[in-house]
Amino acid sequence: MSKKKLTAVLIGLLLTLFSSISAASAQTGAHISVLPGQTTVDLSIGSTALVQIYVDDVEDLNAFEIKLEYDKNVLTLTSWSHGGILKNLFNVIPPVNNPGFLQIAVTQLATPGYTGDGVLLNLNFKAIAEGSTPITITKADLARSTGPLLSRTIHNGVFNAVRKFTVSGNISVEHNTLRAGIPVALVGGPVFHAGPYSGITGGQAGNNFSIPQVWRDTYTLTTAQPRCLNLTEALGKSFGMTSGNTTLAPLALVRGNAAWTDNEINAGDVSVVGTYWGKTPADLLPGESLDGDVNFDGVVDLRDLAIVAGNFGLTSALVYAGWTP
Ligand SMILES: [Ca+2]
Ligand SMILES: [Ca+2]
Repeated sequence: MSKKKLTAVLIGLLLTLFSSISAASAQTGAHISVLPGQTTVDLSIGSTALVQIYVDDVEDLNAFEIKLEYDKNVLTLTSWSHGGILKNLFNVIPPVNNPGFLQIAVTQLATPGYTGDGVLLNLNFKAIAEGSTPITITKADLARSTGPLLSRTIHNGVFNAVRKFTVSGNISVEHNTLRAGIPVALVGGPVFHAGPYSGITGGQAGNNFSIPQVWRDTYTLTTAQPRCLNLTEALGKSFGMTSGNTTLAPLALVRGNAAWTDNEINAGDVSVVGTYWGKTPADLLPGESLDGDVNFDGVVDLRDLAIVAGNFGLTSALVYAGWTP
């Protein structure tokens, strides 16, 4: 083996060794977690939930001090108890259970330390308002029988108290050229981050889409109808759901956006009509769509060109400026 090759092999071996060492060190240490990491209660069904403070991979755990914070406007801690992995507990300080704050500092008396995984605390929360709050472990000192603190990683949680409603609407392509099959989505939701919710319009008159079980929040309506100017997230057509079940204002999408990767009707769209001129679905290759057919009548002809020309220069921002959901 040449010197160069040998060096390369040695470097390779060293790298393998280092990476296995760092992988092993990443696995050591205990974990303390809010479990479940995300709790959600539907306020129309109930408002209480058990959340646990759980430890993994503790060694010789004998005492702990924990401080916990949550939004007192969303949650109240109705009761709590020890999980049972530690015995013969003595309160180092009296437990503090104030709105939004819990502090427990305890030690076992004359009892061997606990090694393994298990429930440290049971927390019975009750939601007092619709909303979302982190459950944050702001202090987690876990001590061995011999005194030193265990190295540990904290995993915080989130508690959501939600109400669910239906969002409906009436979306078509202008002049009722098309009603069925228009993809719509409710994007965002700054409080709960529950979006996107998606739906597809039906062909019926009046309201033609309905998305049930939407967590009440603020969402941005988007559409994704080929050959039309669509509502994008950037347009910011957002709505709240203050009244519960929500019906959005009717919307007719503007046609002529044959190349609909943008939301502007320009020379690119004229060119697409030219590409498909005179064609019908029978002329298409498998997987191809009749993009020049902007009035959805199954043939690309002068009618399509007239629509593109008539709407030339329009953009989504322009045509939907006056529309609010
Ligand atoms: Ca276009
Ligand atoms: Ca056509």
